Amino acid sequence: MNIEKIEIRKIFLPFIKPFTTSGWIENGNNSIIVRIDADGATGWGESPVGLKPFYCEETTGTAWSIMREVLIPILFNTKLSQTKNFDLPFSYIRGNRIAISGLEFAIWDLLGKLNNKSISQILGGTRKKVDVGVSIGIQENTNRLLDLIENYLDEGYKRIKMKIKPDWDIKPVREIRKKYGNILLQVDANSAYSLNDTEHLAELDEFKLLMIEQPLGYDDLYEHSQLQKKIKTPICLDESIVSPMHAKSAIEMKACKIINIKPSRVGGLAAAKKIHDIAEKKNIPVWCGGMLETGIGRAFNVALASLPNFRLPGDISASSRYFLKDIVKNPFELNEDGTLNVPDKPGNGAEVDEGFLEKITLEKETFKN
Ligand code: OSB
Ligand code: MG
Repeated sequence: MNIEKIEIRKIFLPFIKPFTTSGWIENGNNSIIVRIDADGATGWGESPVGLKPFYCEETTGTAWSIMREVLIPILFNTKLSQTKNFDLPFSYIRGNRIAISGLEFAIWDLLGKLNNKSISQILGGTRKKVDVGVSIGIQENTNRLLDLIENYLDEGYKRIKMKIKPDWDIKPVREIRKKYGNILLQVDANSAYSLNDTEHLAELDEFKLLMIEQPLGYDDLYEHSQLQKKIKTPICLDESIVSPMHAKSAIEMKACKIINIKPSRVGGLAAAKKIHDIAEKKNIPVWCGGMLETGIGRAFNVALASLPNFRLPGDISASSRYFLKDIVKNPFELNEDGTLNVPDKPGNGAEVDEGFLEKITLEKETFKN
């Protein structure tokens, strides 16, 4: 594959409502959109970073500089196969995985288009539709939360995930169970707790949650293994699984019973597939997390979720859950049965609305090979 041109853009696409976690607020998508032109085809990718290092170390600024100073020059100096999917020549780069993933996604999109295969097909996906849930940020009060849940259940979402923190956990969960009974329900703490909260977290056991996501440190495995011995709710790790090696270690030390895979968090689809395979062998279910992506990044998540060990509904909601208008002309829509269709067109299947993309672009830079 001969890369002719790479274009990167910082965008801002506002959310319908700000998204609040235990530690920070996101007002919109601040990702970097990547376009790679090669062999007469165009590939698109998205690095779904935030403006500040609140979810992980990376930001829009770090991803921007690592792309232009390090990753793009490496790509220009590498002979890429036109037919095989592969690990990109970034294995000796430490960290910066979300930045790497944006370029990796664009290469997968190109590979799909050049070989007339969807991303799901290249990955070995086995589903045409994937089950989806919705992730709900922290709300001002319980009534507001209950109303939101009612709306999402009416729309057809299959499971509810609510963000929690120490003063927003047991009580709202109890109210949800009281009002909505046995729905599929899980919580995500984004590292808001410590081992000192073990007894408090054990109070969640009675609610039969599907899981609690990342209760402890964003870079911790060991303390999660200690906590899991004391609580019944299955622990799911998100932030602290950044590579296949971390997945292996976490499973070995019983730090989690479930893994949330976000391809961007782990450096792209190749690493995500490896984690899927490792977990499958150990009978650890995985599900696809989200980073509030546009229709470009979302398409890769949905394709990944078509693999067989994605056994739980993903945080891959329809575009309308996030944006008034997406940057693709074919935004993801929720089917009545609470699923999204896995794209089956060559590449990622996203039809980028280039005029609208231009309007929401804050900065752009083009590199010629
Ligand atoms: O922890 O899963 C998370 C959004 C941004 C950063 C981290 C997380 C999230 C979400 C939303 O929970 C998932 C989505 O709907 O894209
Ligand atoms: Mg999470």
